[in-house]
Amino acid sequence: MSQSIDYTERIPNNVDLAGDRRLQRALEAWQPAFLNWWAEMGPTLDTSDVYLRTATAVGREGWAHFDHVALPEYRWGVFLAERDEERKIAFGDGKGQPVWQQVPGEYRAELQRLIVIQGDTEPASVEQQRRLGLTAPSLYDLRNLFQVNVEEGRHLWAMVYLLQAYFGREGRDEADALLIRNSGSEDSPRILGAFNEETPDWLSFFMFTYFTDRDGKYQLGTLKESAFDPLSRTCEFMLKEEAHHMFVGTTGIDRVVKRSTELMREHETEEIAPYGGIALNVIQKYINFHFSVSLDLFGSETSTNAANYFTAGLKGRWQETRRKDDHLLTDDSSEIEAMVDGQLNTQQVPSLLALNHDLRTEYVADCQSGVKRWNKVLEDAGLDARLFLPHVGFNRHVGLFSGSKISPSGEVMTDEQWAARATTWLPTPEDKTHVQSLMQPVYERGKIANWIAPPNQGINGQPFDYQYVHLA
Ligand code: BYC
Repeated sequence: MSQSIDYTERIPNNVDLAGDRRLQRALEAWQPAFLNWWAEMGPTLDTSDVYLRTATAVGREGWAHFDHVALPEYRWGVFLAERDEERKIAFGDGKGQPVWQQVPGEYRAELQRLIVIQGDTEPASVEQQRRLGLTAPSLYDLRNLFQVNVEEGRHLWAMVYLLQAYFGREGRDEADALLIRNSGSEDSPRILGAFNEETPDWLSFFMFTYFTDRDGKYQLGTLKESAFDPLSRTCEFMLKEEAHHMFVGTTGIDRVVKRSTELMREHETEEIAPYGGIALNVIQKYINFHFSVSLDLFGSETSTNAANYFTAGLKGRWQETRRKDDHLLTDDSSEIEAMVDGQLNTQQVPSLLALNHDLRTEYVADCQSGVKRWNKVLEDAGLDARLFLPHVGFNRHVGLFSGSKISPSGEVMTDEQWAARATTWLPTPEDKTHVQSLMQPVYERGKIANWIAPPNQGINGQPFDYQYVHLA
């Protein structure tokens, strides 16, 4: 039986909030601050309502309900996956012991830090995407943007619930601070680099949902393994919502590539900018940028923080329980690629230190699946050009490659060589201006902008020309 969600409460939840008056009051005190933040930092386009899905139960069946909803009235709430009474710690020093229902004193600071970092990314992405509604290529895309936004808002609720329920006064202060930091702010920026970058156009949005949301999937996957059971259950449910965000990215890029191939064939040239398309080399530059910025989100390839989190049972590996080893890793070593004496080389390091690298490797393999899809679109169009992921050392600012200049194909460069080629690898101001110039809103039912192909199907069985959004 799946646990249903109580929507008669001011804060919808499946954690019996009414049974904990103190916590309920704390969250009800935070709610107006959240709604203020949404009004000020959330979507700028005025809409009457949007065809959104809302969670109704956390179980396998029937958790989503679709309806037209006014955005500020979306029912943000606290939803945890069901508790498994038998669940045991799967890794680290506490392996085999029952999972924790409370925060152990000795890990309080680390757990709080992980939850704050995770929580910080969620509202950041809403802030980054707040103006995109003004230039949506179709009502279908506009609806998907808002679906992503409201769910990122709910993911903030998920982390704020943990902070307020389990971390006392400090947790409440951190919950407040999550609404005070802002993406790109000079004085109080968001914590991780990628969340202070701009998402100024829809190509960036699709890249962000493909590459950066996918980091979210992998980080949440490791927190789902946590010995701190409420964190694990929260992340498990967040991952279900997250899948749609990556779908938006994958199919968004599919459709841009498809439209570009159509324009290339129609006009028999790769230079499709004059015809209102996005050239493949510009798409490649956007991939290069978003992939490299997202790799930085994994932290350094060798990390004592990551080793400590693992040994303590706070953060596991991707699909920890399916791994065929001792889940302690104290005697294991791993091979990583690093700069050694100015050359790219492999190094053996203790596996415990290489956990960020391990997660990043899983992530890169997953990213590759999209590239394969996009290349299939090119192949089907009879074109020879191919897209690719750049080398993991390309354009890095965090970790063992930061400070080195490495080309997308993995050659070590001098600063001068890099400077001479950088404009062919990363989006230039001209590329961005051109992409920006294509971003003219199309709000007419069933119509779509010229630079992107329509989707193969609509949302929840509705056709593409459904009235997904009513503008104000
Ligand atoms: N930017 O040992 P190191 C998502 C700092 S996305 C700035 O290498 P560690 C979403 C680090 O804090 C997923 N600073 O790293 C997506 C440390 O500082 P201190 C978000 C950085 O700790 C789309 C120092 O460098 N969730 O959900 O092993 C839309 C050395 O650190 C960065 C998480 O990330 C950076 N990129 O790993 C919406 C999960 N990287 O302590 C949502 C929670 C490192 O020396 N976070 N530093 O002052 C973590 O697991 C880890 O904190 C990190 C870093 C993976 C981020």
